Amino acid sequence: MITIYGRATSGNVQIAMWAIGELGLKHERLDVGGKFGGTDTPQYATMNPNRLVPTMKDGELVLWESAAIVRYLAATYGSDTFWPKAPAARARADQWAEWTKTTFQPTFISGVFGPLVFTPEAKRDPAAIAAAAAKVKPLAGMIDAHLAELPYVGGNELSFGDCIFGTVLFRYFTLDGFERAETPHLRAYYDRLTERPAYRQHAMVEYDSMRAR
Ligand SMILES: N[C@@H](CCC(=O)N[C@@H](CS)C(=O)NCC(=O)O)C(=O)O
Repeated sequence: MITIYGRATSGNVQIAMWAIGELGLKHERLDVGGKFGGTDTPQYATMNPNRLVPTMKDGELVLWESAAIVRYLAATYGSDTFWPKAPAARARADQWAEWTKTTFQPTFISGVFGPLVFTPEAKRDPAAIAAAAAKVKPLAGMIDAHLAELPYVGGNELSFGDCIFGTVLFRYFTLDGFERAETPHLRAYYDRLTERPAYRQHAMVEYDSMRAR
């Protein structure tokens, strides 16, 4: 039995949960973080010294960092397509996973999503949001060009790399208040993801409850 500590509304928890859903793993998810609290206890800090979510427990193993959790789950429980055996094939998916975590996710979440969702309208800085959205545009264009050639980030099959990248797209495509690039291939990819039951359940999680009023 795998335990995930983390609220369903956390984008990083969603990354781990979508992978768990795709792999059909027996699990429990405990509401921790955000309005639920629970990350400031000494016990939680022994599992995750960052005091962030998600944290995963599988038997004796305790792990934090959503992408590391997905890689562990994929390597341990995934098929040869979800966790490609060949290093070159795996690295192709991993390249986009790393890019998500170092580039796309911080640029979009910190620069656009956070300011639009976590900041009350009266306190927003529209120029800063527009500048951040302008930085997201070429990134969206980059992955759009890649997805023009291949249906999934690593190739012809869904892999761990899609769980790390694709989760953020629900927020990217449903958030109002910023200008998106024209990305027909990225949009088609997102539409394909929304047909997957595990994506619908774990990645398409409302964020209205987190809005600053
Ligand atoms: N790089 C970490 C980031 C974890 C993180 O920033 N988690 C946020 C939620 S998305 C968090 O714990 N926020 C405080 C809270 O929910 O209490 C990961 O990918 O797991």
